[in-house]
Amino acid sequence: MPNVGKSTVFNSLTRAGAEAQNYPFTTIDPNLGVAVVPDERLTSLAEAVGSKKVVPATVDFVDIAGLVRGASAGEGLGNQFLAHIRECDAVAHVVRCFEDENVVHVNGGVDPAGDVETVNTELLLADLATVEKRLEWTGRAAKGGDAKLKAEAAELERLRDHLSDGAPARAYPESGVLAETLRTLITAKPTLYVANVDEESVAGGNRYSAEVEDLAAREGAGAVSLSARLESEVAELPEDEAREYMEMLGVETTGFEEFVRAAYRLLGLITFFTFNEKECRAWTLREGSTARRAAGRIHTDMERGFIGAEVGDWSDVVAAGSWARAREEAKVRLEGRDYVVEDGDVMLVRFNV
Ligand SMILES: Nc1nc2c(ncn2[C@@H]2O[C@H](COP(=O)(O)OP(=O)(O)O)[C@@H](O)[C@H]2O)c(=O)[nH]1
Ligand SMILES: [Mg+2]
Repeated sequence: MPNVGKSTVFNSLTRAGAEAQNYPFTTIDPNLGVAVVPDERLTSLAEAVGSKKVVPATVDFVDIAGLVRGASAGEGLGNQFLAHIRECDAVAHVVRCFEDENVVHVNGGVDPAGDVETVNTELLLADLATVEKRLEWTGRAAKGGDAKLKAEAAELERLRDHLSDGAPARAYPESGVLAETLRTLITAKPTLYVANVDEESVAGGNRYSAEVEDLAAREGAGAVSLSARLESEVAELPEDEAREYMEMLGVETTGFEEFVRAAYRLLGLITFFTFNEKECRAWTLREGSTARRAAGRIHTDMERGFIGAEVGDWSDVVAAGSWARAREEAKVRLEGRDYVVEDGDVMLVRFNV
């Protein structure tokens, strides 16, 4: 929805300075921003292994304009917005949970469940159109008698009914037949609801954010509460002042840290680390990836010419005080290409091209 705090959230996450203004349709072009993933492990690891600097993992954010009723039919720049959402891996759906008479609410009043439904209906309608188009094509092609196409058409009909009932594609029981179609659907994307609450409500949430949490739980989506305004204020402060301010408000982590953690869970992401003299670096990886795949995150040559990797857990390395010492303590082992990387692994890749 317009005016719920998307750009404010985006700004505090990326400090990219997207225009946050008190009227709908400020954001016509998507704003791209890179957010640094906060990770305390990285600093202590860098110290232990003696790297000069740290390079944290990053998440790319796109700040898109609000969807309004009718967007699926092209209303209010609708098609453009939908196209931008399609390109993302996941959706952070910001929901207004703050009251402020100075900030116009496009539908009159604060109503999280109503807002969510309005947006989700547009996304569902857009997906329905995609599925119907595909069904038309497949149904026609299946008339030739191809069994595979017939099965796909039948499955598409089930998916269409599922969406027509108002359920998101991500809740559709995957049978494999529609994997390709599902990849193109917006409501198939992992979704994280972001309840944007008043500064006073960050610690405990409010009745609106409770509503958002409920509906997220029903849908099997993630939810976090944060105050976009507070986040943007904190983002401007030097670190120690930010800590002090947060303590005063009774919150331990910034909303962003929680946001990133929830997004990691939702997307099934983990972090692994690499280091050399110059830098100690955090990388994002899909859970369940092999050592060879992880090496490919660093460089394609490393994936191609992968021989093996020295692997240790970050906490063991920090406890040992150096990589050499961790080796001596047998906390570093040699792993092959099929080793499944774990969150917090430190990896030194050996490769040959
Ligand atoms: N009171 C209050 N106002 C907010 C909060 N977050 C955003 N706003 C205000 O709401 C207006 C719209 O914010 P913006 O981020 O541009 O919303 P967007 O249209 O969703 O991108 C701006 O005037 C913001 O200052 C908040 O947590 N509390
Ligand atoms: Mg905006």
